[in-house]
Order: sequence, then C-alpha cells, then structure tokens
Amino acid sequence: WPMAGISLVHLPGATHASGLDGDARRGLSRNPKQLPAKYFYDRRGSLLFERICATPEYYPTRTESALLARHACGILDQVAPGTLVEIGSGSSVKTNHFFVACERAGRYVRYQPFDVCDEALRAAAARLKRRYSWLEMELLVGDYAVDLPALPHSRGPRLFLFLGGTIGNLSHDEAVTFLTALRATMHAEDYLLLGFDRIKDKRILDAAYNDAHGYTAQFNMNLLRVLNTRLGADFDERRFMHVAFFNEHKGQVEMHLRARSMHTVTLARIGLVASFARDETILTEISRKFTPEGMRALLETAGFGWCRHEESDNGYFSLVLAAP
Ligand code: AVJ
Repeated sequence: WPMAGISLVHLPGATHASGLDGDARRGLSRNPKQLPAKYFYDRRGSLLFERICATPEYYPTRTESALLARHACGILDQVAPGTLVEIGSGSSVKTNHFFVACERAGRYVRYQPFDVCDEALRAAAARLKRRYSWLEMELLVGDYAVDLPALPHSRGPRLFLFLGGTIGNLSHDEAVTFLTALRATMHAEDYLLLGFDRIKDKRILDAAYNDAHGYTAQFNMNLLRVLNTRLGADFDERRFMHVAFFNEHKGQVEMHLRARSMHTVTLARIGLVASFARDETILTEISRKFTPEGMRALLETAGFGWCRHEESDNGYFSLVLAAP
C-alpha cells in the first residue's frame, strides 16, 4: 500500500474463495436453499449497498448516523480509546463522527477498519487520509466469522465498533459465537459499541428492503453475478425475482431470490447442478430486529455488560456500549 501512515493486512479468512466453494455446494444442495450474506460484498455489491443507504426507505443508516453525531463525543470521553477497531467497516462514512469528535477533543486515535471487501477498505482509507491527515490506519481484510483471534493488537484501550445492525445478519447461535469470540480478544479496558435495528411496524421494515429505485433488488441479484464470476455458474437474473419481507414470527427481515420458473443452473467450477422448481427460493440474508431487552439478554449470554444505551426518538434504531 503506497501511502504513508496506512498499512494493509490480509487475515487468513480474506481468501474466502475456498469458503465459497463449500458454502455454495452445501447451501444449494439443502432444502430450502440458502447462501451466506457475506458474498454480497464484492466491489459492485459494496457500491450497491451504499446506494441502498442513501434511499429514503432505508432508515437505519441515517438514523444511526444521527445517533453517532449526537453521542460520539460522550462515548469517546467514556472510553478514552487509543484505537478504533471497526468490524464490517465498508465505506467508513459513519465513522467520520468519531474522527470529528477526536479533533474537537484533541484526542488522536488510530483506526483499524476490518472488512471482507478490500476495494471498499482502500477507497475508504484514501478518502479518510485526505480529510484526516493525522489518522494512522491499519486496514484488515478478512472475515469476522473466523478472523477475530487473528486481529493484530494496537494501542489500547480499544473501542470496537460493529455498526449498521450487521449483528442482525447472524442467527442467534452465530451471534453468541461471534460475540463470545470478540469478547475473548478484548481486554478489560476495551469497549464494544454495537448498532442494532429495532422491531417496528412491518410496513416500515418491508419498505426498507424494497426500495422504489430497486437498489435492494439489484444488491440481492448481485449474489448471482458473484456466483457466475467466481464459480463459473450460469445463473440468469431474469429467471429470479427479489423478495424481501419482515417475518414477524421470527422477528427478522428475510431476503430471498425466487425462481420464476422451473430450471437448472450449472456451477461449472464446483461441478454442481442445482435444480429449481417454480417459486423455489434461495434465502440470501436474514436481518434480525431486536428489542433493547432482547439485545441485552444476547450480550449477557456472551458475557458482556450493558453500559450505555442511546436510541433514536422514534425508537427505530439503537446504539449500545458494552463492556467485556
Ligand atoms: C448491512 C447487513 C446491516 O441487514 O439491513 C441492506 C444489509 N440488506 N438491505 C441490513 C442490507 C438489504 C444490511 N446490513
């Protein structure tokens, strides 16, 4: 990486190409079919996600950003971090609120953004360096489901950020495993700031995952392009439709790709033929929604203490500061 004050580290999970082989084979052989959401985020998927965030229907980004603008200073005072470690940092846009707060307080942190998408990390770092010349960064490319034990250490205390409601992409058991592994890498003086999306009126949730521009549909379909490119598959987007809805019984938004007609797809590179019945679906993402009590119980199951809770006035989104 040819830029002063910025380094780039590939963690073992960064090569999730091999992971994709097995995940696609397993996920397309089971009934119902299912694929992990992390494969959305190639360069195009990460860009489409940024577009989703700017739509009027997708309230989480805007709401969380306003919460960070309001509380970044207070959180920095409470934690006094030497390093910010952001898990699933993407474009790092919301993190700006912390860097602005750092400048105001004359408190200069280091930044370790951690993401599966190395193009997103590089673009974010170049932008941040132009705006915050003092910021030292270590970019971590990896998969947060496997790489937490391999995180390089940096000056403490560390404030871990896991924003956007991404915790909702994990099932209950996966979330407990993830939080437990995260806590195991943390020291007593570190904190976790977690953003979580709240249970709310189904109409608002349905709209947030069915934006009128169709960016969410393109984002969902992008998974098929990823499989075509990386596994030599012959998925035809015209044979699928985007379906997303809030499953009230399970408390989660589900995104599916639904086959419009009966057909087969060949994944040449892994020698797999997947048959689709008409209306058969692939579950491509769950996005769980929480009550504050539910999130508190989840954090406590993983051994975290609940230190501070900030919520938007409309109760759509929450930030919680948790201690290991
Ligand atoms: C970035 C994972 C939090 O679950 O709301 C947005 C991804 N999927 N629209 C979410 C997403 C469809 C998003 N997360």
